[in-house]
Amino acid sequence: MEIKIVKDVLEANNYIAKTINEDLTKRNIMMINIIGSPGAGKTSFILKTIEHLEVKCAVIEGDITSDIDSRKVAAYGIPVVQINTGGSCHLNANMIDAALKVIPLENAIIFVENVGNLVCPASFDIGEDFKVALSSVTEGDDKPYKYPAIFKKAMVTVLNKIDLVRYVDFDRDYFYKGLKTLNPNGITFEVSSVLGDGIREWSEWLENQLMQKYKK
Ligand SMILES: Nc1nc2c(ncn2[C@@H]2O[C@H](COP(=O)(O)OP(=O)(O)OP(=O)(O)O)[C@@H](O)[C@H]2O)c(=O)[nH]1
Ligand SMILES: [Mg+2]
Repeated sequence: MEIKIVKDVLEANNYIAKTINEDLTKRNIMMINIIGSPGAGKTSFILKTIEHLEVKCAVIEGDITSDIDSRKVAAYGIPVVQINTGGSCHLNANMIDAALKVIPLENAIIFVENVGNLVCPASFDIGEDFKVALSSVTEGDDKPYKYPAIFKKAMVTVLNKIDLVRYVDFDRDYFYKGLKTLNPNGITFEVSSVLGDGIREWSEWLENQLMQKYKK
């Protein structure tokens, strides 16, 4: 029998993440890991996106404490599991493994709202198909320069609160220059998770990704 030796916490985490991803693929599920600062609009973005999707969806909410966000999601009749990390600044694959056991779905999209933090969640794969970096114009245009890891690793960057861009000092060219340097092939969307601008384009792209995945 082959014995696997794992060198450190990250390697152990990534081993579990890989197993999760294989299991989700068998169940025709696409899982998306949404990462952004506290208040960037992660919950609002997930809810607005699900409104536009025809596909079955579920949400895993990651917070240090409280069930505030999962109650918001449940109010829309969407299946949701809350993970309270009890102090940890990110979700890990073990936590997701436990949460998935209570979501008996197939043929669906699962949105994971990671703990509000632009740093720690970037280092921990959780079995997702891809990461979304969610940044909002009110946080400023320098985020890719100051928090490069997540913008480098995320296949998609969403610039949220675009309805507020005229009220804040946000230089789009500067933001995208920083982003392109880190992640030249990354995909970007500009949205307002309150007014709905840009959500249709993003949702269509997402459904297309799901189709591509399960055509294989
Ligand atoms: N104007 C505007 N406000 C937004 C938008 N998206 C979110 N908000 C507001 O921003 C605040 C925070 O939104 P949430 O969706 O709770 O943000 P979050 O990232 O989930 O926050 P945490 O879970 O606490 O990290 C709320 O008051 C939202 O109504 C947007 O696109 N435009
Ligand atoms: Mg939230």
